[in-house]
This record gives sequence, C-alpha cells and structure tokens, in this order.
Amino acid sequence: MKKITNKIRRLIVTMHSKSFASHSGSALSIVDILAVLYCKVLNVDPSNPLDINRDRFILSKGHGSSALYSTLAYCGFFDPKVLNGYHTDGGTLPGHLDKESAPGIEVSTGSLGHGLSIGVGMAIASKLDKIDNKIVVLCGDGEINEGSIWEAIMFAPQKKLDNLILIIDYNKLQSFGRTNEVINLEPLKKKFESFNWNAIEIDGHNVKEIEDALLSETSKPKVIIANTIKGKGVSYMENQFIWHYKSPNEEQLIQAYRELE
Ligand SMILES: Cc1ncc(C[n+]2csc(CCOP(=O)(O)OP(=O)(O)O)c2C)c(N)n1
Repeated sequence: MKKITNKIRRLIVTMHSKSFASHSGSALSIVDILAVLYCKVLNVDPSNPLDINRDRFILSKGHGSSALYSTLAYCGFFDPKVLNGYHTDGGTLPGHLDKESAPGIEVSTGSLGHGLSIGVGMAIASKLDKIDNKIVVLCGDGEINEGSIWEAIMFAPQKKLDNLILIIDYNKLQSFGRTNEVINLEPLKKKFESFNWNAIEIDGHNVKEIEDALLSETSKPKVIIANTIKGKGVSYMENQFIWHYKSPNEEQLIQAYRELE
C-alpha cells in the first residue's frame, strides 16, 4: 500500500506543478483513505463503472479532486495520460469535480456542504430498490461548518441508514486558518454519538485502521473521524495552510519526488 500511496502522491504533485492549481495539501491529506477505498473496500469495477449494484463514493470536498482523479487513473478507470489535462486550458479534468469529466466520478462537487445530503438520498434509494451496497461520503473538517451537513447528520439515523458511511478528513486546517479556531468542532465524536451515529476515530494515514473502520459492522449510519495531516507525505507542505493554495515549483517538485520514492 505504501508503494501505491507514494505513486498516487507523485501523480498529485505532478498535476499541481504542471497546472499551477491550488489545493495540493487538501489532496495529499486524503490519499491513504482513497487508496484503501479503491484498492480494498469499494465494490466498483473500472470496466463497468455504471453497474447499478456498485458502491458509491462521493468526494464532497470537491477541491481535493486531484486525489480522486489520480486514484481512479491508478485503478484503471481511465488512462493516466488524461491527468496531464488537469486544470489546464484544453484539458478535460476541472479543478472541482464534474461527474461528466471522467468515469468513476459519481457527483459534481466543489461547492462545499452538499455531498452528505446527496449520499443520504442515494442510501435511501438503495434501500427502496433493495440494493445491498455502501454509500461512502468524504467531507473536509472545515466543510462540516456548513449547516446543510448537519441537516443530513440529523436525518440519516432517523432513516436507519446503516448503508451510509461518512468519513471526515480531520486535518485541523481549512483555507484561512485552523478549523477549531474558525468554528470549534469539538467534542466531535460525542456530537455524532448524540445524533445517534456509530462514531469511530482513527489515524487517517494508517491503512489498517482505515480498512478496519470501513469494514466494521454497524446497525446505524457510521462516521469515521480520520485524523490526518494536510499535505501528508511532502515535508514542506505538511500542516502548512499556505499549501491550500500553492503549487510546487520545479525545485520543490524534485524534493517531493525524492520524499515519495
Ligand atoms: C460553499 C462553499 N464555500 C466556500 C468555498 C471555498 N472553499 C474552498 S476549500 C475551502 C476550505 C475547506 O476546508 P476543509 O473542508 O477543511 O478542506 P481541506 O482543504 O482543509 O482539506 C473553502 C472555504 C467553497 N468551495 N464552497
């Protein structure tokens, strides 16, 4: 898995360096989670990406798109050469997710706060259609400042959505500062428990903990609070909110490659 996540991280820094696009730190934060999802947990088939019985994954923090594009390309959903067109004139992969842009992208996101409500709708639809699948939604910690997220958090247990998993990328940073200085989320696990969710807290870079949490049995909607580091894997980006916006120059790219060998 380390080889896979390093490869995906190298793809991400390359994309950001070529395109001068923002959100490198946001993408690096979620690589281990996406790698476990797509390599070990989700029932999805790159040769049949619209299979009606597939699991659904929604990257609600759509600005982390480069992590999803590179994971999908790594897993064979499309040719990795397509990644060269990330956030560039004439390219086909926009900076925020567009579900028409590539196979495997379930929902267009980028305007924060919508993914969980869409996931709740999909989870209800699966129950009605008697499809036994998982709906997994990944939100940023800053993103859950949005009130619409909390409407969905209240609604999911009422509908007994044991097929719904929310992952929170708890990297403690958002675009202009520390999440808990902007709006304090703590005590986050207790909040979810009081809303009648099954809440699990993990190290969001430990692939075993990620896999165990995703596969654990539940009779309620499940939230995985994943403690992560924004910019994970590239030392000069880690935990530095300036890398919400910056992209690596040539010299920084070479250093990133060295660290991700
Ligand atoms: C509705 C909405 N408001 C504001 C923004 C601008 N915006 C983009 S990323 C971001 C911060 C998100 O922080 P977080 O969810 O913690 O994600 P991170 O990049 O830290 O992983 C904001 C406010 C947006 N995309 N959508």
